[in-house]
Amino acid sequence: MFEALSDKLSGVFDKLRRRGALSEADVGEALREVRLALLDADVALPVVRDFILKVRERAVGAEVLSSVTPGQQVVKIVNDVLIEALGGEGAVPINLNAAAPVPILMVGLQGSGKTTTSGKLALRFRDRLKKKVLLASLDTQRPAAQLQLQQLAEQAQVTSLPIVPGQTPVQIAQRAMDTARREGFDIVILDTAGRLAIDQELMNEVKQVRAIVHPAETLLVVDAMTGQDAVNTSKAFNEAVGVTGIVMTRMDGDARGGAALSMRFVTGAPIKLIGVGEKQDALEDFHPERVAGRILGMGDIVGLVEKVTETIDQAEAEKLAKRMTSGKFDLEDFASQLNQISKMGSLTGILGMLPGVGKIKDQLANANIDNKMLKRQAAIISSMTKKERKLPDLIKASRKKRIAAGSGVTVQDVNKLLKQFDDMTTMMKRMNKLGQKGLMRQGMGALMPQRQMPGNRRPF
Ligand SMILES: Nc1nc2c(ncn2[C@@H]2O[C@H](COP(=O)(O)OP(=O)(O)O)[C@@H](O)[C@H]2O)c(=O)[nH]1
Ligand SMILES: [Mg+2]
Repeated sequence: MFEALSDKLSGVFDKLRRRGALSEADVGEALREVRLALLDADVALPVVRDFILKVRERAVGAEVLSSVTPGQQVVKIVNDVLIEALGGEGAVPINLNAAAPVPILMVGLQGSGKTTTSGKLALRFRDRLKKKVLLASLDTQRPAAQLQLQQLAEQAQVTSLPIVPGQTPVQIAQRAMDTARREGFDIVILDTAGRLAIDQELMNEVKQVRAIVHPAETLLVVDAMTGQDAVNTSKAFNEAVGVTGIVMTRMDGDARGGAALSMRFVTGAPIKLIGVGEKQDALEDFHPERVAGRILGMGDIVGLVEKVTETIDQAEAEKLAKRMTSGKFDLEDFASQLNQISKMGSLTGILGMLPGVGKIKDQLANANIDNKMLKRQAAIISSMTKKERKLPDLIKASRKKRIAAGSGVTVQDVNKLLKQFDDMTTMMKRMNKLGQKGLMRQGMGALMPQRQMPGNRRPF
């Protein structure tokens, strides 16, 4: 599903290659796909609508940086808005800013992962913050529920409230707080019962508990698989008990996590943690940028665009592209191109950030392009005379030997470089014939080594 989406998006974005400001039409077409992508990622409909509006506002009229395609620019805007919508401030810690014992209330539907997450949280507080934690199960619905939490507490090496059969959730909550106060606990985690769907009885129960314990945090636990229900669920819980933070579980599965956006949109509460497995250490801080990438099913385009703008000398890049299209590209230009590429760091790293690169990953691995090779190639070219760089055909056996010796490589390496340059100029000629689809519009793609890349479909 991931692959399909990023391919779809790169399909649309490939079409958007004109320079200058983004037009309404460019953006409109891209946004249709983004809309489908969000729905595909289980983002709820009203949230999608609001989101698309925000992107449109920001994208129409935006300038396209000369080293990225308009498509990439749109993706960056989409990504930026998405990260903001997910709570751009980054990981928000659990609020423990209250008098001890600090009560934390876990709410959510049945099976969402409340009990598991309670155990994970207890372990985290004990381990990282050296807190004395009390776990209490208010789940009187299922006979085994309190035992489940007791076992998790043992695993996490924290105390669990002794089970007293017949007590109501409110009575258990009261007892938990009393015990914690008396025995000097820092934190009390109250795990509540869920239901298969929202019902009034459940909400009343949670409300009563909340009124007694005044939680510092009311964490809504949701399964990342939740689709359109996310809006109703979070609305109901938020209205009843006031959600202060969201925990997304099962992010280890292949759900894309669009529910995060819906929940955040409805409650305004930050997503604080994500569950990434059944084990007790499988709890991570929430990073909006990672989840944004996951929702869009894109590689780290933002990272790429930022890196490109940071390191690429745009004027130089344009000059190179021009020389390519005019067929005047020589080894001097090639060296300059290598320099630009090596400035961006590991080439495979850069390519790994690109969307739709999954398909060609193996070929990339085989291509074996790395910084060392770039440096070696630059060294070879710098051992050539000016004349040789302009007219590579001059370079025959004796010159090759001299160049190899000068740059500390073998004659074979020199041959390889010349062959690569040759392939590249051939490719350029072919691409120039394609006219409109020529190199200028390829932007950064024009800077990439043409060797061993599949077809003429540039990843940029
Ligand atoms: N893969 C995975 N499973 C989880 C995660 N969180 C919870 N689970 C599993 O989901 C099931 C229900 O969890 P539980 O905590 O009992 O849900 P509750 O009804 O809300 O208390 C259990 O089998 C858990 O092991 C997670 O982040 N990843
Ligand atoms: Mg439970």
